[in-house]
Amino acid sequence: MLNERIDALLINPPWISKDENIWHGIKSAMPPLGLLSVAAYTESKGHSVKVLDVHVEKFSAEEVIQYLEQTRPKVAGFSVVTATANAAHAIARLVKQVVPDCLVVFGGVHPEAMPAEVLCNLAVDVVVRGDGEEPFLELVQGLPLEEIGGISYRQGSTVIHNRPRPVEMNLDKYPFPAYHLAPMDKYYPAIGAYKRLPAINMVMTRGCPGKCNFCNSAKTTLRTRSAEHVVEEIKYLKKTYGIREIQFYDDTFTVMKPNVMKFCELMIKENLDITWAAFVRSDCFSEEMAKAMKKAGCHQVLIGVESGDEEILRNIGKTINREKTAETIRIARKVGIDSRAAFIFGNQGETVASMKKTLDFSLELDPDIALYNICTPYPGTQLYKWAKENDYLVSEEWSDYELSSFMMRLPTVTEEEIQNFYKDAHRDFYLRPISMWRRLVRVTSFSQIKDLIHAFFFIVLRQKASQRDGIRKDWQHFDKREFYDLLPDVLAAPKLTFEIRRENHKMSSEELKQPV
Ligand code: B12
Ligand code: SF4
Repeated sequence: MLNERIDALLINPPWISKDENIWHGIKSAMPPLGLLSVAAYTESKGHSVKVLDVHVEKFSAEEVIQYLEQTRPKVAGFSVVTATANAAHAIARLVKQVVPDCLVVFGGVHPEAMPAEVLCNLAVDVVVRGDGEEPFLELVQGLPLEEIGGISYRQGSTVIHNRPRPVEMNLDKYPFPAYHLAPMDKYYPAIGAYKRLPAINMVMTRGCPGKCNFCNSAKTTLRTRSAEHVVEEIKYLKKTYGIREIQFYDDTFTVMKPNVMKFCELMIKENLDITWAAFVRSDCFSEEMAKAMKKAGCHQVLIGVESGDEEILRNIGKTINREKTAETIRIARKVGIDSRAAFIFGNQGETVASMKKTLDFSLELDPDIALYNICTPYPGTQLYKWAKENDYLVSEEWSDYELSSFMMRLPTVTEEEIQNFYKDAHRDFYLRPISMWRRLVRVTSFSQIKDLIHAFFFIVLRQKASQRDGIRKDWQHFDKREFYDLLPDVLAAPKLTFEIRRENHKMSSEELKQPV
């Protein structure tokens, strides 16, 4: 006899690189917070919900099918970023094959940016744009699609974009992410990012007022949870899962100063023995804040430096100059917090000279960890729009969009020049004695020794040290066109541009009821 059907299954698709030898061998796998937040909210309203993290479970297609046969969800929701879009499409087809009447919903940054294209796959019924908690609940409750704000769907072969919903400012109304539905013992943090295990990720804020042209978070409405709510969640994680470290994945954790100071005050008062790391922006950081953060357990700050060339910084919309960045790293070091800085090669307007400035600047800044990426024009960003309009996109095969592949041609610099900087930068940075020494003295556990070996293989030999990701060939080597049943019709549908998506929030409630 078949089991009782569950109301909702939330699926995290696998993230697999086509190139076995790149970065992924040393990447993290952490709980998918957006998906778990949607799961928690749906469950809190009385629905039966399960989470399937295909990525961390390393499930094959056969195992996914078995899982679907056992659970037979009425609604299946996927969390999708550009790099996981193909695998999500493939699993959506499996869902329709096993449970044909299941409503398949895609959420996350990629479907938000490309709803019409995503809906070319007939196995996808609905795209949720923006925060997923309310619209997903309404889908599970079976509300008519035309009454649900913030979604896109097909009517025949036409795509309808319902108006966006107003952005939810009160994040405390949402329950903690549904960690209890996820395989918590299987997650692991990124190399170099953690001091102690077990570690977990959290967010205090959503959105970013920044305007960086390469970033999907640019110009999104900023809101914060209260410090009290965040500390309650930390206490819960410590008590339930023995968590000793938190990685805050907020776009800019320090952007709302009073709340950050309150958070630090509470962490100090509660004396929870938790270490943590967070993203800061140089214009939202000060010695006063750094001292409070250090006292409250912060051991590492992450900084998006991006470039060492002021003109490039202006081109990409990063309004932070070199001096301010240097000051941030100085302050962090002074109070005893490590710094982890990220740089990009191949930005709009880049030349060999500007990339050299970036590399030199990273060595001069001398953060404890440096990350170098290749500029990637993700759909939904201003950079994508610019690259598309100028015919600079190398391909729109989404599985290649993973920050280590050359995806955007530039008139000012060649692919080989960008690739050379990308490869050499890691070596130039990490093979310095000071850098090696810093990594070695921070080792406090066996897992960090293993991490260092992985990192050495990647940086020096550009190989994976082992198959840490496992082999999941079922989700590799797709061509996105395989999934597009309706391409010509759907592409004729109205486009949801960057401007419409961002500015619609100002519309009146009457206007919001009309489709775009
Ligand atoms: C944490 C994080 C990671 C972690 C992932 C850990 C994890 N399991 O979450 C790590 C470090 C592994 C990572 C890796 C990568 N990441 Co990342 N990452 C983030 C980050 C900083 C936070 C994500 C988060 O937790 N947000 C908080 C939650 C609450 O928000 P949310 O995820 O957006 O979810 C809400 C909505 O999107 C929606 N939603 C989401 N899922 C679903 C599902 C359904 C069914 C519904 C209805 C709604 C819905 O509802 C949620 C709640 O309201 C975001 C930036 C950001 N601000 O979101 C970048 C971001 C998602 N990453 C990005 C990138 C580029 C990558 C990499 C490709 C980079 C690389 N090569 O190293 C890989 C891709 C791997 C992957 N599978 O994600 C880009 C994605 C761009 C794009 N167009 O795809 C982002 C947006 C950064 C940016 N600002 O540009 N990342
Ligand atoms: S790169 Fe950072 S500061 Fe810039 S828009 Fe994105 S999240 Fe905001």
